[in-house]
Amino acid sequence: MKFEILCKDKKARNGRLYFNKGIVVETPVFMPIGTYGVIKGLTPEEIYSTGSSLILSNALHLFLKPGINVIKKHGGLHNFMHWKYPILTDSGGFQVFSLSNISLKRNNGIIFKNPFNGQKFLFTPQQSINIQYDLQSDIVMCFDECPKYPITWDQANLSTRKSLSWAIQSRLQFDIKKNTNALFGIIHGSIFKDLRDFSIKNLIKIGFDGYALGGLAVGEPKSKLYDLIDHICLQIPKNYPRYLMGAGKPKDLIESVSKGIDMFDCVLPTRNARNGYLFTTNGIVRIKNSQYKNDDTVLDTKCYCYTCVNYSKSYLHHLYLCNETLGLRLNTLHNLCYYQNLMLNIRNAIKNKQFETFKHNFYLQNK
Ligand code: PRF
Ligand code: ZN
Repeated sequence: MKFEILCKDKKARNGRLYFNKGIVVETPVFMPIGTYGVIKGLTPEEIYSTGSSLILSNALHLFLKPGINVIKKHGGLHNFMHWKYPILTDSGGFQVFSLSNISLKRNNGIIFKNPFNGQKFLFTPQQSINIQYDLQSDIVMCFDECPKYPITWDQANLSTRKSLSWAIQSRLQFDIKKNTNALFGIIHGSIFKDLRDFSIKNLIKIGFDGYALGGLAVGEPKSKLYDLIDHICLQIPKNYPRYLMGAGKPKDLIESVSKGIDMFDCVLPTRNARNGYLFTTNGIVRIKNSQYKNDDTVLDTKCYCYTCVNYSKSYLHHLYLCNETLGLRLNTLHNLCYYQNLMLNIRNAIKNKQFETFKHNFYLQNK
C-alpha cells in the first residue's frame, strides 16, 4: 500500500491510498465495520453501492468464529466473504475486553476466556499478526492495549510502554512472515501529552506504513479529544496516513479532518441503523416514532440510496415495528450512504479549499 496527499486545505488533507490490484481509495475515508466478515444484513455488492471500498474486520472475532483454518482454506477473508476491495483488520487488543469479562493482562499478551467454549488461552502480538496474515488483511494493526478512561499517569505510563513493546513485537513478527501488505502502529498515552509524545517518537523510530490514534473516544471530554488529535497529528510525519480509531459521530469526523485525520472507523452508522436511528441531511430521524406512521415522504430528499429512492418513512416505520429484516437492511444501506456522502462532501470541500465554510455550514444545519 502507498499513500499520497493530493491537496490540503489548512490542516485538512485529501489523499489516496493505493492498494494491490490497482485499487485506489480516496481519503479522508470512513470504514464501515464488518466484525465477523459481514456488515450485518448487506451483501458485498450492497456495501460497495454505499460508496464504501475499504472495510474493517476483527482478527480476534474471526479467530474465535469460524476459526482461522476455515478462512485459510478459502485463501483469506476476501475470498471467504466475497469482497474484492481492501480490508483493514483490527488486532484484538481492544476487542478482548468487549468480548469477554475474563481477560487478564499479562506483559506478553492477554489471557482470554473464549466466550463460546469457556477455554482460557494467551493471546499475544505474534498470534494477532499471524492471524491477520492468514486473513490476508490489506492493513494490519499492531497488537495494543486500549486503557480505560480515566486512568492515572502511572497506569497510563505502564500501559503505553506495554503497547510499545507489543508494537516492536508486532513489527518483528510481520517482517518474519514477510508480509508485503501494510502495518500500522497505534499511538497510546491516554490523555497525557508527554506519554503520547513518547509513544509517537518511538513508533516513528520503528517505522510503520501508517499511524493510528488509539485509546481515544473512550469517554474523555470532546475538548480533550480534539486537543489531543491536534497535538498528535502535528507530530506524525506528513506523508503517512493517520487513522483515528473508533470515533465517528459526523461532527467528530469533520472536527478530526480539520486537524489532519485521514481515516475513520465506527459502528455508529450500522449499529444505529439497526436501532432505527437514522442520519439525514435534515437531522436525526428515530423511525420508530409514531409521527412517521403516516409519513409518506422519503427519508432524505438529498440522498439517492436504494432506500431513499424507493420507500417512504411510513414503510420504514412499519418494518421497524414488525422487527423485519428488510428494515434493518434498508436502514443500514441508508446510514452508510449518509456517511459516505458526508465523506465525499468533505473531500470535495478540501479539493475546493472550502473546508472551513463546509464545516461552518454543517454545524449550522446540525445544531
Ligand atoms: N486500539 C485498537 N482498536 C481500537 C482502539 C484502540 O485503542 C479504539 C479506541 N477508540 C477503537 N478501536 N486496536
Ligand atoms: Zn438514503
